[in-house]
Amino acid sequence: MKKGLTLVAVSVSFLINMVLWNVSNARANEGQPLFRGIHPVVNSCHRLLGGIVDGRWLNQEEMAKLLNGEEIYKFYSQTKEIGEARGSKAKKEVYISGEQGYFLNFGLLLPEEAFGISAEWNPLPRVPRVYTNQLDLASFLPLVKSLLDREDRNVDGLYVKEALTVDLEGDGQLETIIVSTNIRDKDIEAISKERSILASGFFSSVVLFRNGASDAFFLADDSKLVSYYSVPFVSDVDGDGIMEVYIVKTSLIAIPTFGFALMDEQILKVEGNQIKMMLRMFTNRT
Ligand SMILES: [Ca+2]
Ligand SMILES: [Ca+2]
Repeated sequence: MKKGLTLVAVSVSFLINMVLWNVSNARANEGQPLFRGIHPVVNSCHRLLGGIVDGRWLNQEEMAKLLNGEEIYKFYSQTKEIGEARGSKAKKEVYISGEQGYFLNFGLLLPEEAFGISAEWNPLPRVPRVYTNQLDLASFLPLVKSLLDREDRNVDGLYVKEALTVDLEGDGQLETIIVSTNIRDKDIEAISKERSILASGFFSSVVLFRNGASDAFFLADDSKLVSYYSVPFVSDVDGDGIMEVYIVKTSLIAIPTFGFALMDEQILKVEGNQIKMMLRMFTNRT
């Protein structure tokens, strides 16, 4: 997240909608957990996202009950390990929206965009290349535009906000993840101040470009609600060697002045170019 956004971003960064994508083909050992035990995952705000238990994804509520405060978490930026800390038991929070979440105390401050996982495997088996240079980011724009063209859609003022490349499944072909929107910092500020604004014409999306297949498709896109996406991390949260994509959706409407709101969790999976809604992240749970 860029510096200019910090003030606003702090007030909205809890309005998250977690989407974890598991981009994979069927696993050879499907149904057989690779790692036994409890493996919670937290974001940089010390909030529980859920986690893996005996190879299965549990949501935050299910996971909260299993934590005993003895778990050791390793923290990662998008590209490297940055520290280690013991996490407390999960403390339930009720947000201003009426929804619930779980907070863990680590006794340390974490940088934005970090994530933590209590796991013995390396969640970054392949290190993403994260693009920050404006020219590099702009070079991904034609890809998003061609995808919109294909669907006969036109978005004014589109730009690329985040982009990274990584080989998600380790087949030697790089995938590219592109976050694009036409929402500018000034829009975020204006909408945050005057929540009654019924803004229209805004668009935000996350595109996955499978370089090997030379095909691109939307992992997420939204032109109805005023919200924007970000991809704080891509990592292997279940230790199967295939990296999942974590997508945060931040709503700009109905931002509470105080307190937090946590939006519904959606768990989806990509298979080839098909996007499937799943109850849980991993196929052995459906
Ligand atoms: Ca690949
Ligand atoms: Ca994985």
